[in-house]
Amino acid sequence: NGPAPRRTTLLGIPMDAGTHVPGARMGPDALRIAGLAGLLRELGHEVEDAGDLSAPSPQPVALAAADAARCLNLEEVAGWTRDIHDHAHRLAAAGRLPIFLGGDHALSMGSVSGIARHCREAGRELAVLWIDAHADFNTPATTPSRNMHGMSLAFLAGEPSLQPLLPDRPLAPLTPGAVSIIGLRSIDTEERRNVQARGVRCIDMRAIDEEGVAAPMRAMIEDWQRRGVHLHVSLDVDMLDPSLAPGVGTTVPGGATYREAHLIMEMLCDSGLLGSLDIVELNPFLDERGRSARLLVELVASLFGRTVLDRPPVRMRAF
Ligand code: 4U7
Ligand code: MN
Ligand code: MN
Ligand code: MN
Repeated sequence: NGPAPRRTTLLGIPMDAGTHVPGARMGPDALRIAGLAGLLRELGHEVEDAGDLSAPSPQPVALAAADAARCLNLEEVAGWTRDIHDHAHRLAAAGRLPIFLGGDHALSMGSVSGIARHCREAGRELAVLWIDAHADFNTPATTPSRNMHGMSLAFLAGEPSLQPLLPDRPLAPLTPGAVSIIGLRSIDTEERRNVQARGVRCIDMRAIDEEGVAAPMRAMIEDWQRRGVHLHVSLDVDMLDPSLAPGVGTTVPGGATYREAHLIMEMLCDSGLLGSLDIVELNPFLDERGRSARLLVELVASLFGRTVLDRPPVRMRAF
């Protein structure tokens, strides 16, 4: 019983150049110390720990000067993005299930773009589930903070002003229909305009309050199953309520409960669609005695098949 064994690779990305709050660079080790690899092995999966990427040298970026001035640590982020992209592409092409251990959410510009490039080469449709209190859809022109971890989804959706971050690679920008955000409760005025104009599917906290997580998750999963997608899950810790996961730089009150978060993971596991995963924004420097790291590892256990009891092998759409 339980899901099929997967060949996973942990790749640590000790970056926090995407934010002015340092500490997320300690995330990969905190996730390891909380027992991530052992837990995946107990659940029957193969785990290779590829260690941490080393900090790349800053890379020149051909951004318009006005835009460049509005991106904190632009050259560092560009260096990371290019390295992460190449690793993500290679791991996916090798048939691994990569788990990117962050690090701040700017790392997803590299991870998701690398996965997207592989999916296009393999003729596989990609869907991205962005689990986050934020939409991360700012651009250099709209950002209130200059923090690039708030621009990653805009970059992935093809925001033109950000594309020079990742030159010389065949990119496959995500179509609006390929992106869903769940947990949203903090969005900036112009960012909101951008998200709505692009028609990104959003399950915000209001929707979760009214319908719970099961109904909207089931609808999304049925759609992804019909299309046979590779699902990339990008898990930003700040989607959880700060009372559960204080170890993040950008807490927003009113987040997901423990049960809601686990149910999302359990349903994603049952879908059988998971192809790659980011775990981002954990800041051990701000955490309380490792509880956020431990909670994240528990959530990953649900995502990779831990259940209370054996469950009959039902297909989602038969529910
Ligand atoms: B995260 C913010 F202004 N929108 O752009 C911004 F509220 O990866 C926050 O989701 C971004 O944690 C948060 O700086 C980025 C802010
Ligand atoms: Mn985020
Ligand atoms: Mn966030
Ligand atoms: Mn954050």
